[in-house]
Amino acid sequence: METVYVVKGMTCGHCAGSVTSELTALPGVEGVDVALETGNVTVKSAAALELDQVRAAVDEAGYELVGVA
Ligand SMILES: [Cu+2]
Repeated sequence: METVYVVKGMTCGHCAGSVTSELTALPGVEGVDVALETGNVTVKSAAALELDQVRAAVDEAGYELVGVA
């Protein structure tokens, strides 16, 4: 399945890379795609992810999870 999360504060490829690596480390995540222009982060996973886990991973990268698109 794919879920699109909205993340605030990413401005460049480095930001996108930090978020991607934190999210990729979550159990069950199969792919992460960041659209910098919108802040949309598309996550592919086998099963639904816990929003709290996704928020913690985004926070760990230094950004803010605004919600689900
Ligand atoms: Cu950056």
